[in-house]
Amino acid sequence: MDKADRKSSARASIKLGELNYTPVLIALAVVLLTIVVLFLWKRKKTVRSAVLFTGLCDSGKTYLFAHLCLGGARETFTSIKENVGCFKTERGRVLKMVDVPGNERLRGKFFDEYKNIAKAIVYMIDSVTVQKDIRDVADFLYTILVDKATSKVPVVVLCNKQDETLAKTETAIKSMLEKEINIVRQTRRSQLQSVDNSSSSDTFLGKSASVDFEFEQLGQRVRFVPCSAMEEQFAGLTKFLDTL
Ligand SMILES: Nc1nc2c(ncn2[C@@H]2O[C@H](COP(=O)(O)OP(=O)(O)O)[C@@H](O)[C@H]2O)c(=O)[nH]1
Ligand SMILES: [Mg+2]
Repeated sequence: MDKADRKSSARASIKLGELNYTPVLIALAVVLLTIVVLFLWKRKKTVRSAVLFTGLCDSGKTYLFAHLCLGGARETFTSIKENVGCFKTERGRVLKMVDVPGNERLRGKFFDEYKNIAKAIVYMIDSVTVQKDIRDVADFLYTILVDKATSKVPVVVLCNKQDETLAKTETAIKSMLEKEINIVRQTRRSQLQSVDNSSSSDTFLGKSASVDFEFEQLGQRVRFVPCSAMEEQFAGLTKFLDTL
């Protein structure tokens, strides 16, 4: 009896050893591959790869875009559609550049379309007309800075047209904007409170309503860089692009 038991257990172990594991291994490989593909697909969808050129109309976005991406100044055209191109940094990295139309009706729509793939934002300002247009300039910048989708994205406020004698310096523009943003956030808060009594902390920029707004209060890095696209003075911008 003892002998027979040993014999049957030996047969069982041989059978286990002879089992064909191939289908199990194939199934495991398929599952693993699916997980990897799903992971890569999801990552690709949210990958931040573009530098957005935004700002009001006539600040020089398309002019600079043409210079950086098409290799020279071209006659600029009224942009009703975005322009997409590539720029090679000094270190040899190729960045996708998107010139977002600044037309009042379209800029919000285009910004929403591209904000999730933004790696950096270049907010272009016409340094000559900035004082006259300060409300609009501050309002659109506020919209961008308050947006959660781009809250970790670095912003360059590019103070263009520095070749003009009446151009304001980047330091003057920065303090002008800080003052105006105080007013913009006040206006937005009261607008929000009039339609809805809930907290408006989602759309509040800066420390608190009782403290004057300063760009340094933001977690997001905002740099003010002088530029003259026309005279090809944009080393500050290309240096920044090289860090991306
Ligand atoms: N003086 C001066 N004019 C510029 C400069 N950059 C662009 N412009 C002019 O500003 C105008 C508007 O430029 P554009 O690129 O169409 O502005 P966009 O609406 O922001 O795309 C054009 O007439 C350009 O020639 C600059 O650095 N200096
Ligand atoms: Mg344009």
